[in-house]
Amino acid sequence: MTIKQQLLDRLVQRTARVGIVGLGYVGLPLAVEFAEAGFTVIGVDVAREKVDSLNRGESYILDIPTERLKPLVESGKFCATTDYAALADADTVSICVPTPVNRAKEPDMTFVIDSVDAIAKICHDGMLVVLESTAYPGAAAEIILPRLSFNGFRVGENVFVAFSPERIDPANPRFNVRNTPKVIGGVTPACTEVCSALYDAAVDQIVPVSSPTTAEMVKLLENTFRAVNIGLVNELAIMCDLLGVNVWEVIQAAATKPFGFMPFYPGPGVGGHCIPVDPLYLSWKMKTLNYNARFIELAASINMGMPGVVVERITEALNDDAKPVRGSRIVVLGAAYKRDVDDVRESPALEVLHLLRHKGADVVYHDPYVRELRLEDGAVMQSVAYSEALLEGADCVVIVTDHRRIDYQHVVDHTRLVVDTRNVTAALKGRARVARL
Ligand code: SAJ
Repeated sequence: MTIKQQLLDRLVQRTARVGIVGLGYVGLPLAVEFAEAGFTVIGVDVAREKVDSLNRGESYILDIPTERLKPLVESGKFCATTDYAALADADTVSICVPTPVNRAKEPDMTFVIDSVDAIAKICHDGMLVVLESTAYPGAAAEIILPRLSFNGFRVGENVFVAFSPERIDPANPRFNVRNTPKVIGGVTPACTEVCSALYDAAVDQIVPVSSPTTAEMVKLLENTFRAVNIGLVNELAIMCDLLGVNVWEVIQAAATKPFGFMPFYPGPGVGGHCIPVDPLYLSWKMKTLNYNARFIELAASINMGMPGVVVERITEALNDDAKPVRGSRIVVLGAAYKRDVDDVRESPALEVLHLLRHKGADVVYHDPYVRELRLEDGAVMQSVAYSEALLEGADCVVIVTDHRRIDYQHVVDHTRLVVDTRNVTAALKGRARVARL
């Protein structure tokens, strides 16, 4: 029986041991889904406190309740460790580590490279290595194959390599690991077959494609599509303001078109670790091929400029009250990068706070999900308690992230001036004068 067939049999019988590297918002839900499918799952993470929490059966990911994790830990179906050597027993390893950009906005593949180097030390005949972290086109092959081949591994025969982009949407109540189709691009057809057999246990629909680079481009198209369309509506917001037209009304009416249109909405900027970052992986790769990805660059510059637009709106609104920004008490509501999440990575709120502080405003923030944050200049801020007094005492309240937990009727009833960057007060009537994006 071939090595491939042996692995396929273990995957179908759920006797394969599944490894997951990186136990964050992508790796942990995936680990839980595989463990619930019957596999024994070994999770590896460099953060000792995460590993200890998981081994106590306690989840730190909003989408994975502790009561779902605990039985898997108690039954031995899932355990976590900081030691990569534990993967020596694994038949498959899915790499779910961060792939940020550095300060020069270039791909930072350090976490992936460190993971692959560690896996190469324990890799054995019949192992499947899957990269899930978003990467530039060609990255999976470029980074993994050389590090495994020196061991005498022949990809597609005694070791299998694939790219399968993560499609986790934090806080999405409808879509999860199981019901979100999974794209899989193996280095060889055998790699695609083996990887599909693994994910078939955890995902309802597998979407095999012809190569890892194809799969990498699928992911980059998905998120570049969003970044460019968000950039378009952000520019539309600027245009509508110059025209004295309500951009939200324009988009709402355009969205009545039952075909050929998909609404996106302006905002204070584009945060998170996907949309502002992934397209830059593509534009960076294209630069190495002497091609300038203009849509990506333009969308990025418009989106990155939105915090400045928000501060302009605040300045104009305060000016209408004959108040300078300097010395005005400004309350920023919402610091996370999007509503109902606790993640501030690349959040536009950070830049809004930074700009307002730089202009001398007396600025505070309240976010029920974000207790503390650090601005780029190193300043640390804590979320202030929400209260009527906080609103009454503000010269301006700025809604940057529209968490559902905030009562916006209460906000407009107890604030004199609101700058609403999310149109969340559109249908509300209250005491506040409201300025919008
Ligand atoms: N944003 C806008 N206007 C919009 C949509 C989003 O300003 O119309 C802003 C958000 O406020 C946020 C940023 O863009 O700051 C990103 O928002 P997002 O809705 O794209 O949320 P993310 O970053 O969590 O994106 C994830 C992505 N999932 C994966 O990469 C696996 C993305 O592909 C999903 O489409 C997205 O979730 C989703 O649909 O929620």
